[in-house]
Amino acid sequence: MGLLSSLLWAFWYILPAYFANASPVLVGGGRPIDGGRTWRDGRRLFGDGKTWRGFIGGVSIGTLVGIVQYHITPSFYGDLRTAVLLAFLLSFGALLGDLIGSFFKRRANLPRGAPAIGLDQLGFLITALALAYPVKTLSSGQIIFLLVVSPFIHWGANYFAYKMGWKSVPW
Ligand code: CTP
Ligand code: MG
Ligand code: K
Repeated sequence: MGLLSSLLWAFWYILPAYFANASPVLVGGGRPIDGGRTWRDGRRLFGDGKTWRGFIGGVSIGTLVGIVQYHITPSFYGDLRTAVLLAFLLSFGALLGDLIGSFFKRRANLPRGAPAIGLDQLGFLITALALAYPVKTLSSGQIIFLLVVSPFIHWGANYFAYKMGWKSVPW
C-alpha cells in the first residue's frame, strides 16, 4: 500500500470517532450524565457539558456513519457486522474518552468549556483507538498520523461550529 493511500485509509477508519465526538454540540443537552452529582472534592463529577442525549446521540450518529462507510467501501470491512461493530466501538470509545477527560478537567478545577490542550484533542481519539483495536487494527505509522492530524481537525471543526453559532467558544 502506498503512503498516501495508507494515510487516507487511516482517516477513513477513524471517521466514526470524529463524527461521534463532534455531534453532541448539535444533538446534546438536557439531563447531565452525572445527574448533578459531585465528587469528594465538592466539584461536579463531569459537569453540565456531558449529557445523556449528547452521549447516546453521538454514539448513534458515529455508528450510522460506519453503516454508510460499509456501503461505500465494503471490502475495507469485510462484512456489515464488522463495520457496525467497529463504528460502534470507535464512537463509544470517543464519547467515553471525552467523558473521562471532563472528569479530569473537573478535578483540576477547570469549569465547563475551559480548554485543556492535549486532553480535548487526543483523549477521545486514544480511547476510540483502544476500544476498536481488537476488531480492526491500524499500523503504528497510521496511528501516529492520526495523533498528529487529529488536533488540527478538532480545532478546525470547533472553529467551524463556533462560526456557525453552535457553540459559544471556538475550542
Ligand atoms: N455535549 C453533550 N454531551 C456530551 C458531550 C458534549 O451534550 N456527552 C455537548 C455539550 O453541550 C457541550 C458541547 O457538546 O457543551 C461541547 O462538547 P465539549 O467541548 O466536549 O464539552 P465542554 O462544554 O467543553 O465541557 P468540558 O469542559 O467538560 O469538556
Ligand atoms: Mg470543550
Ligand atoms: K471534549
